[in-house]
Amino acid sequence: MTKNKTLGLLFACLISVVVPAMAQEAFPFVLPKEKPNRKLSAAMERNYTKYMAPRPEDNELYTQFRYTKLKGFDYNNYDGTITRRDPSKVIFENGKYYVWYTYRNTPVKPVGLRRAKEANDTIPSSDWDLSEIWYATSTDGFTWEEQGVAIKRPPKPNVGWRSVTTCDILKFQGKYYLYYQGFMEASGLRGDDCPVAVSYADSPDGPWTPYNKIVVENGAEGEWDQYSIHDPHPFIYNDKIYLYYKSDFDGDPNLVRMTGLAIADNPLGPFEKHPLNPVINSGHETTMFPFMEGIAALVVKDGNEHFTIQYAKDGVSFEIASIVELMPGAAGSFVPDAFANNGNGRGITWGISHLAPAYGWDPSVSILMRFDCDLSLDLHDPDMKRHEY
Ligand code: AAL
Repeated sequence: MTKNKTLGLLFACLISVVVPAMAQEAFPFVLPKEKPNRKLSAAMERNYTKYMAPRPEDNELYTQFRYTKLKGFDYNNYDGTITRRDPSKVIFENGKYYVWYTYRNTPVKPVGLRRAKEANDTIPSSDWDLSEIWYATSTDGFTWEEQGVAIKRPPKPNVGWRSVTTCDILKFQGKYYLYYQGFMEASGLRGDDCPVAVSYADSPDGPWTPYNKIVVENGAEGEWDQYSIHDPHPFIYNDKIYLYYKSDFDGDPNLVRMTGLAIADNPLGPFEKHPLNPVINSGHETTMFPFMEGIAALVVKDGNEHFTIQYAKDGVSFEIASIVELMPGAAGSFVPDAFANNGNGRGITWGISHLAPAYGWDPSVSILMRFDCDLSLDLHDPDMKRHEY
């Protein structure tokens, strides 16, 4: 080897050791868990300040969703005459899981929202028109036994005479309360307008007594929730009933779905709307759960912050905690501590969601599906340092 070649080789060795060492000093090759003590780019700054952990896989509010077809439900060859959608939270009572959902079984498929004027007493306008609330039970969450109707449509002019849909369950002081959308006209005649009604029972198997009054009223004229209160989603939190709901600034053509909050001491109301409503600026159906001392929310489908999971330490001030994909639609999670009111929410690992529509809007048919996820604190390292809001 010539002298020059030897020098060249030595130089190359030096470069391959020194340059990476210098780079490492500038920014380590391994992403540090703690925010580095130096000026950061905007992107790196928010990586440490905005999300729950510097990398998604360390963030308890990050997950990938898995889906499984459910056994036990018949859809009449998916011809649009039978639909199941908008499931409630799943609860575990009497040794089995319970879920409630919108069930439509009509002689013909829906004509569609744009042809709502053609709807009548037997022809539905939308997938959720002329519906009842049915329920099913399961011992494993995959195979379900349909138990039949829980809430029938009441006679006109009671709230929900046209359709009762999109329910959710509350257990409070040993009694059960089902909240649901109560339609007084076919969806599509103006918009998708309805308030929230409630029925109560001593057992999850019913019988359910309708309160026959609106329990969460639409907003006053000009307010963001003037036309509809959708997707009622109750929890016991801060010693009160926290009922989240969706509405939509439905001034034509300005339909922007967001989430509001109404709070009550008693399940039958009065519910007082939070002065900061809406508390989430995006999303569609409501899917939330107590998490640590706060409330976490799956923000699906609509708005600037869709496809995120958000967290509010106080149940009100929501911030993005993670960005996710393939989120479950209208999910009703199995939330073991939904009513525990203990300031120590543990999160969720599964639930029932819907695929709506499952095969396009004509014929309109929605199906229930199981989703699984890793949004439980109990699946993660208990010593992990968490971002503090
Ligand atoms: C759903 C829900 C409500 C709407 C309709 C049926 O996704 O947001 O329930 O009214 O669509």
